[in-house]
Amino acid sequence: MTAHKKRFGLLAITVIALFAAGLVPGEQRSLKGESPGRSTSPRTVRSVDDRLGVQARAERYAPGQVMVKFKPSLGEPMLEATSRAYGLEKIDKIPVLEIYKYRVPESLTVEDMVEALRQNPDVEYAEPNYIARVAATPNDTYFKVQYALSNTGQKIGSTGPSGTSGDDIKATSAWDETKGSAEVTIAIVDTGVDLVHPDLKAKIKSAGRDFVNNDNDATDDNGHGTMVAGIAAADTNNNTGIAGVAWNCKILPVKVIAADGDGFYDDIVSGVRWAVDNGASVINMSIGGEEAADTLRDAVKYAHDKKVVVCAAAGNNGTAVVYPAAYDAFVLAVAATDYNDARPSWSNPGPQVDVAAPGTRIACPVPTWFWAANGGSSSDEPYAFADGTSMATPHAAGLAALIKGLKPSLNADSVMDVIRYSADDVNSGSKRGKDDDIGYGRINMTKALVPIKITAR
Ligand SMILES: [Ca+2]
Ligand SMILES: [Ca+2]
Ligand SMILES: [Ca+2]
Ligand SMILES: [Ca+2]
Repeated sequence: MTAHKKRFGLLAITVIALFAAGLVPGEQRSLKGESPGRSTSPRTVRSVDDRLGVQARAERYAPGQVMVKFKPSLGEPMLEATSRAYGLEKIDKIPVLEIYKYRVPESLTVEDMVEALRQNPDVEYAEPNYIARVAATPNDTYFKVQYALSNTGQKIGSTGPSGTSGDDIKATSAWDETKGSAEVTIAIVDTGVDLVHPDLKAKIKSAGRDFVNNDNDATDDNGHGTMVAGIAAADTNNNTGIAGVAWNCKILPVKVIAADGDGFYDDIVSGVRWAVDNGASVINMSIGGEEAADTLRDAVKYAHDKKVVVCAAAGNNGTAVVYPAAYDAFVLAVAATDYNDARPSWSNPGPQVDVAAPGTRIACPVPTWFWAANGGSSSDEPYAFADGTSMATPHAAGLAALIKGLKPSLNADSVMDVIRYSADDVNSGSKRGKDDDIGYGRINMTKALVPIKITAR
């Protein structure tokens, strides 16, 4: 550490292989911060499920059909006479429940027919034949282990634990509202991003800026930034890797942390300024330092005042919230929860914590060179499970990006408020209301996006 520059620590995280080549389940690999652990054997390859693709939004009900139930007092002959009088042609009848399905004459709309039938005192009810759909489920290979997005109580990896069904951020139903806009860019102010990763390359807006090496190629030489970028906005529904929170949003890589996991505050300040002036709507900062600094405060204030939402990690050493997350007025501070909606003890508590998001055993991409350089082999798939508030934060940043896509005019305070007030107070049993552990609670994408979608219409 120099006398003039404050150093920024990359938040310590734990990384283990998600799946790699080979068929033998192996031991977990671990990586604490910049110190990679070694693996003893490859992990299991999982095949892609034959799962439902995503369906486009379409009709709300079957065209030309109504469902009708008549009052039981109406006898069969009267019932047939009545339906004929409306020009209805019987298609089907649900036995026992005595519900009829009719074809509506082409001269009338379904709405008009339903309205007319409801006026008839012999009709108990009449309604369109509504269409139910599965929530948007992406076809990404490892979506099934992404409990953070959709927790069904599934096993999280071949040797993993199982969580609690529903303890997730409600991503699939939120994606029915929006999958994001390509006009919205999330800057990843971190160690860089693997620009050639198969699950990221299509999402990267440009090669970004590298403030560590002073060039225009923010390639990741550490791994951390690639993981964070993928959680926020991996290429989604591409039959590959994982799903990102913000399907259609773009990633802007900004390298401010060196390969060894350290960065100087001046580079971080420069990186935030550059991101704001190069099209970022949201900035993810899964980085933190214990020192308060006016320079850093100025940088996040600059973003905030330009309507750019800054999401930052609370930190992982179980002590006070780190900076910039601790800049309460300008930053959304994100703590971690796990697959049971519980806060891990390492997630830093403090009054500045705004919300929490899943940060334990999070599936994410790692650079294509990563496993070969960290005790694996070049044939290992470039994905890993990782732990940390670094992993929690991009879930919130992805949500912020989806909100900005629906309502670009919202300022940073409004976006942060939407995320705060729609969160689920998952520890209300012991800590009712906002608390230091998880702030307002674990983020809920659907509760955040549905009202925005309605008011944006
Ligand atoms: Ca570079
Ligand atoms: Ca993918
Ligand atoms: Ca705060
Ligand atoms: Ca609470």
